[in-house]
Amino acid sequence: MGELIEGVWHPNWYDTASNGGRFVRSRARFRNWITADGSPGPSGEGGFPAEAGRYHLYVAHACPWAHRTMIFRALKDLAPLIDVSVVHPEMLEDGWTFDRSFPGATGDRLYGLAFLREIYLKADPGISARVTVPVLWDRKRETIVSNESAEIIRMFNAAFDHITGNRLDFLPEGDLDEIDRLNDRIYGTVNNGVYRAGFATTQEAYDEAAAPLFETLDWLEERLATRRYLVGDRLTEADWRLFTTLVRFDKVYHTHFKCNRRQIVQYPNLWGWLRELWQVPGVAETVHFDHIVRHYYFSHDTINPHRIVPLTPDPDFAAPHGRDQLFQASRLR
Ligand SMILES: N[C@@H](CCC(=O)N[C@@H](CS)C(=O)NCC(=O)O)C(=O)O
Repeated sequence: MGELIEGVWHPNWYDTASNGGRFVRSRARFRNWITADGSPGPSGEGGFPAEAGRYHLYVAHACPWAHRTMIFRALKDLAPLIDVSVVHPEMLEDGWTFDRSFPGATGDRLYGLAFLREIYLKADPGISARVTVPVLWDRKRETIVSNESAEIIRMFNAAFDHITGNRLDFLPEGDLDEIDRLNDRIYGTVNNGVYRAGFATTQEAYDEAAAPLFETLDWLEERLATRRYLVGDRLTEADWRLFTTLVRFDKVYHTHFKCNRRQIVQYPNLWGWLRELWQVPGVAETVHFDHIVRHYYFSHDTINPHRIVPLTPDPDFAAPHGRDQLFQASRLR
């Protein structure tokens, strides 16, 4: 765990003390967009046209934000176009590393570097930033296109469609406002909410995160009683963004981040929905519980100083979900 300050690595833990014990996530630094024709996207600069073989993804299988990008890569048939390097799940004083000693950790497949921070330094030698995954790298310009997962998945949703012929759309125009509204609440209270609970260093900061987290879960449980997916009868980006947090919940957030009022398996609708998403072809292969469990319990020594990795529950994600019978008119588009 650490950050780059003017190009120099400092092994700092998050500064919660200056925020009353609250974890405040920093804003991602690289915000360019790949577009079909290389024109600029909603932020950053242009010059990143969709091309097969040009871009590379650096991910941690442990990380829910990186996981989103891997799901969109799978669902949008981008695997043959965008290759991937996977970091080691332990994130210690050197931050994310390219150590290959854990099964599935590939090392840096582009440059053979030792640390992810060296990729950030290649993009900007004087950079001040946290060194986070995912990173979307451009081989041609040798720079980072984006390190913001919310934007990377929006690029993946459409920018390469003319190359892959895959027209699945997880952001249908007419549903965009509702998706954004859902994302806002779910990001604040669930995706980032589990981190705000887990990294809190005062009771007050913990309470501020944990109560709204379970309020949102109750609200989602109710919502999924009458809708097959979050927005209705089709899977959207909002579902996938919630998925990567809930699939980790019972194994890590429940215990390690003290989100232990309830487990997801105790919510019949959320649990059925979670199984259905896990069973969508291509998705189960993106879920790596060995990396997830190792990363969380081992990396955060302020929370788990002895680095004891517990036995964790094994919910049966492959069990029939029954959601198709419940919502006969729905379809997977
Ligand atoms: N806004 C970023 C957040 C990514 C992020 O925080 N990733 C975590 C891993 S789950 C990370 O790399 N943390 C390292 C650090 O904060 O030092 C995104 O969604 O892409």
